[in-house]
Formats: sequence, structure tokens, C-alpha cells
Amino acid sequence: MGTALVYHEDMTATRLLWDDPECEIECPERLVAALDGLRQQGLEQRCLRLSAYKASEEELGLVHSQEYVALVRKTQTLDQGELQALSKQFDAVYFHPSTFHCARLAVGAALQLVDAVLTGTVQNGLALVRPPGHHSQRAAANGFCVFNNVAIAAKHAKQKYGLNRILIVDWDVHHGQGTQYIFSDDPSVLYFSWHRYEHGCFWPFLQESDADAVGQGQGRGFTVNLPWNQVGMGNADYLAAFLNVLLPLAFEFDPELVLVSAGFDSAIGDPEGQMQATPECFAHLTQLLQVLAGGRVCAVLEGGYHLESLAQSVCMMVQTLLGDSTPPLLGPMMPCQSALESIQRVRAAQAPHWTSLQQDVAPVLSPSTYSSEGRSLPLLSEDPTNEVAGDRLSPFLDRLALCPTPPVHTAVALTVPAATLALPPGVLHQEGSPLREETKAWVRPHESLFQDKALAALEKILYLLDGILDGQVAAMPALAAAATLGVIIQRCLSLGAQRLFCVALGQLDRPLDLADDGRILWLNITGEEAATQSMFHITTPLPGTTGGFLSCILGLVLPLAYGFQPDMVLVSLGPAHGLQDPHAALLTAMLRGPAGGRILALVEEDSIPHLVRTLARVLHGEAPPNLGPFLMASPKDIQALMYLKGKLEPQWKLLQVTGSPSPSPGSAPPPGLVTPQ
Ligand code: Q9C
Ligand code: ZN
Repeated sequence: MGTALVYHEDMTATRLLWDDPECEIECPERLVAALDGLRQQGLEQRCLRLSAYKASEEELGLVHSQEYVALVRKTQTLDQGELQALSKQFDAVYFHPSTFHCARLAVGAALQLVDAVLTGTVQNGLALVRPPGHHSQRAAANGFCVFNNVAIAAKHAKQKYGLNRILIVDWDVHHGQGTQYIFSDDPSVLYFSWHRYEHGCFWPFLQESDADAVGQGQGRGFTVNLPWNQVGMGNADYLAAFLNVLLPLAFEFDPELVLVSAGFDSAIGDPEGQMQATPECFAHLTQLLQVLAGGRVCAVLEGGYHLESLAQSVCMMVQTLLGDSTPPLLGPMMPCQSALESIQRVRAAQAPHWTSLQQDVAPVLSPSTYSSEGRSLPLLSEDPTNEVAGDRLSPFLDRLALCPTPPVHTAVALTVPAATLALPPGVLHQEGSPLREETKAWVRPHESLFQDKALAALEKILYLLDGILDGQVAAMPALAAAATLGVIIQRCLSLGAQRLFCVALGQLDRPLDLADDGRILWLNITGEEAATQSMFHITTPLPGTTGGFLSCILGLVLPLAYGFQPDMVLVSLGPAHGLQDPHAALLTAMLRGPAGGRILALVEEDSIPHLVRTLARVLHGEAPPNLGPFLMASPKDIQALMYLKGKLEPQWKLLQVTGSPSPSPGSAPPPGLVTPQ
């Protein structure tokens, strides 16, 4: 449905007129660099370009006092000495004769973006603005911010469109205390911010930036602060924050709109943030948000002071908003201790307010169900050739990563007429293909299983698979019998895939002839109970509720997927998989990221056409359908999940949630945790 890019050249006018080392980083070149980056990569041209208009004073009044608006209006006529004197009345602020004009354009850009998304003109978008907004308060400028662009946009969405639940994700490296104050008692706006904090020793030096600030009155639990107490946080830390804090709450909140306070001073190279996350990380963060609110994501620029890093991160975000597949995430997928401590503290502080957090801290029931019998998990890490979870990508993936990411191409291989499926436009249909000698050789060991029709279906799928591995097709669903899976896995491996993540649902056994050599991570989500044959062969029961299913995806499937860094993902819905369509869609949508869009979804021949259509859509970049009401996970499902996490986290570090070693099954929750109400 398209991506909007809202901008106005006039916003480069405001600039610092005197000497002030603290403020000089907020310069016009920031916007120029971001826009140039988008142009050079051909991304600007793919967006719907909207020219920003100036917000009205009435719109400013949604958040700011009349007196404050009048004060800022007056700066248009002040001389340099007066501007400088006024600026000193605020913390880290400068005024310029163009400030009022620019700041109104910045607000207007955010409002236009929200209008474009909520009227259905576009699916999502980015407003490139100066000055930024998230430090600005009802009657105060602060931290380069004059009017609170995102807060006004949220009020506007509530007022004009009657929205009841808006999520604000503030990934700028500074705490958006302005936004926090504006919505502190408002349960209709969930405000999440992570920020450099260093135990209160980093600007803006506020106690209320800490994890124990959760909001006030009716708004308790709708302010979520994740303070970073060390610099150097990287991709794994940001990912862990999303999987363990933001996304569980966001799914439970079920927003109708996602606003992103998109500051890129949280990226590598930024002089303010001193963090390590690479630009690719913002592609993944964006994609994770796109599964919420039917994909209605409005991003508004905040900080970001390293011009190159800013431009690259902005490109990553826009590329992902446009639906392109995400580039691989580099670096060891192991969150640092300090990050885990912060994550644990915010989870504890928020647990009284969110069902999805209460469950993981609940005591594990009857330890007898899942005893590890003193046996340790068979590992392959002694094997020197095994580089799983390491920071090296396979040569295969390196080769693909060198090519510019193509727009997602999605294809289906069907044994039923395509017309019966009403596939979304742009999805290719794999036509019948001549049977190759090669394929006959592949199936020879399983000959009895492949009748003529099954063989024809397999051949179509293998053509699709070749397309994926050549980078021509990024993602696709296919109809196939379970027996096909083994052949497909073998084919992937022989074509050079080094790491293959197989998520098998229902009655699908791991093909017996596969070596457990670390090249295949096999996760079976079944009706059976939790078990680990090795760190690469895992069985988990299919959770019975939406809450349980989300915990399973966020707490197990995605940490494994991101930790494994596969160059291909296979999602197979086998016999009796028991998954509802929206659940299958969410799982598939969220697995696009870890493999850079190289994902094949296999569904049973007799599946209803609706499922195939739904999967084709999410693989093609559409947002998955809403999951329906949030029902908490059953104790049994949580117990199984906790058992697996405890068992696997020594090998799969992204599974860690606590800073200290996790409790063994059956033990009491760690001290300091809030007991659920
Ligand atoms: N070295 C935004 O990113 N100076 N504002 C902090 C610490 C103020 C940042 C000094 C930084 C304001 C939108
Ligand atoms: Zn910032």
C-alpha cells in the first residue's frame, strides 16, 4: 500500500548562530545527509513524497500551552542577543529566527504522516524533521526540541480518528522525558523508551528515566523505561530488549497505530549515544514493529548526529518500511550482562501491570514433569568445524549480502488452480516444470512415497527453492506432502546453505538420514511435550492460547532464529499442525527477518486455500492479521517454555532474560521479582 516520506526543505533553515559545543551537533546537514542517502539508494523515489505543511496553533495546543506557543512565536522577531538569552532559559536549546516556522513544519509533517496512514493512503512512512520533539514539554523547550512532534501526532490520532490505543516506541538514545510527562496518566498511549542512563549520570540526569517510573493513576503500566547503564549496547542488546520487553507488552496492548520516535543517536558512531548497534539493526527493529497495528507504522526523526551512521540507519528503516527484506544482523548474538540486568529490572517493575510478564516470573510448577535427570544436553560445540552462533557468516550468506537487497519476490507452487486462491498482486505462480533427471535422483531413496502428482509438486517446489537460493525469489509458500521436506532440506544443503532453520509444526519428524552436525536447527512445535535431543533438535508443545503462542515466538523461536543466523528458513505446517491462520501468519512474518527474507513455507496439500493466501501475503510483506483477544498462557505451556529456555540458554545466549544464571526448573523465582497480583 506504499510508504510516505514527509519532508520540507525549509526545515534545514534553523541553525546555531553562536558558539555552543553542546548544541552544534543538531545541524541542518543532518537532514541533507539523510535525504541524500535515500536518494542515492533509490529509496526516496519509491516513496510517496509529501511536502510538509505548517501545523496550526490549534494543533500545537493539543500539547502545548498558549503562553509557550506565544513565546516561541515571538522568537521570529528577536535579534541574536535576545535569542541567545532566551535559549539559556532552557536546557540544551537554541533558537533561530526560523525556529517557529521549522518547528511548525516538523509538527505538520508528523500530522500529515498520521493522516496519510490513518486514511489508508499509505501503509506506513517516515517524517524527516528538524527540530526534533521528544524532549519538548507542555511549556518548555528542551534538548534541541521545541514542539513535541510525536506527542501532538498521538493526540491528533486520538482526537481526529478516535483511536483508543497508540504505541510510541522511542528508540532515540536519550530519554524522551517530554513525551513521558505528556502521557504519564494516559492509558491510551503506551510509551516505551530505552535510553543511555548510566545510573542517572547521563543527560537529562532524571530519576524518572529509571525503570521504576511506570506512569501515574490510570496510566500506571503505560510508561515503560529501559535504562542502559553502560555504553556500547549492540544489536543483540537491542534485539533482546524488543523480544523480552517491548513486544510482549505491545502484543498485549494491541495498538491501533505505532508511532516511532526514530532517533538514530542510538546507532554506532554517534557521539552522544556511544552505542554499537549497526544500521541493519534498525531494519530488524522496524520489521518487528510492522507486525503490530496492521502494519500502521509512522516514524518521526528525533536525534542522530553522526551523519554517515544517521543516513545509513534511515535508509535501513525506509527500505524495511517499503517491504524489502532485511540484511543479516552481524555480531555475536549475545546480550551483555548490563543489558540483561536492565531488561530484568524493567520486567520486574512492569510485571504487576502486564499479564505477559507475570507468567514468566511465576514459579515453575511441579518439577517432576520436566526433570533433566542430571544429563547435560549433547553439544556440538566441541566440534571445531562448528561455528554456530558465532560472528562469522557463511560464505553463501556473504555472497548474498554483497548484492543489494532486491524487493521481496514471492512465489507459490500449487497443485490446485491458482485462480481458486485469489493471490495478492505481485505474487508469482510457479508454473508446471519439466521433471529433471536430477529430481528423479533426489527422490530415488524415497521412491515409494512419490506418486506422479507428488513428484510434480516436488519439482515445482525445487524450482522455487533454486530461485530462493539464487536470490531471485525471497519468500514463498508451497503446497507439499510431508515427505517432500527431507528432499528439500537435502537440496538446500547441497546448494550451499550452511545453516538451515526448520520450524516444523504438527506431525513432522526430523528426517532420520540428516546428520546432526549444526547445519540444521530443527524445532518441532507439536502436540507433544518439551524435549531437547541436542541444541539443534528441539521439541516444544503447541501452546493452547494466544498468550502462550506469543511467549513461544518471542521467547523461544525468534531468539533461536536470530542466534542461529540461518541463511534459509523453512516453515512446515505438517499434518495436525493445529495452528490458526493468524498464528501461522505471525510466525511466518516474524521469521522473514532472521534469514533476510529467504524463507519457504510448506503447507499440506489439503490445506484450505485461505491459509495459502494468508501466508503468501505476509511473505510478500503485508502485516499479519490481528490475533484476536489476548488470553494468558496456561501454566503448563509456560512451564514447558521455561524448561526449554533453562536447558538451552547456555548454548543459545539470546534466550537469556536474567542477568544471573537462570533458575533451574522447579526452583523459586529469583529474588527481587515482583510477585504477580
Ligand atoms: N553529552 C535529541 O537527541 N546534550 N536531543 C547532552 C551530553 C543534549 C539530545 C549532553 C542532548 C539533546 C533529540
Ligand atoms: Zn537523542
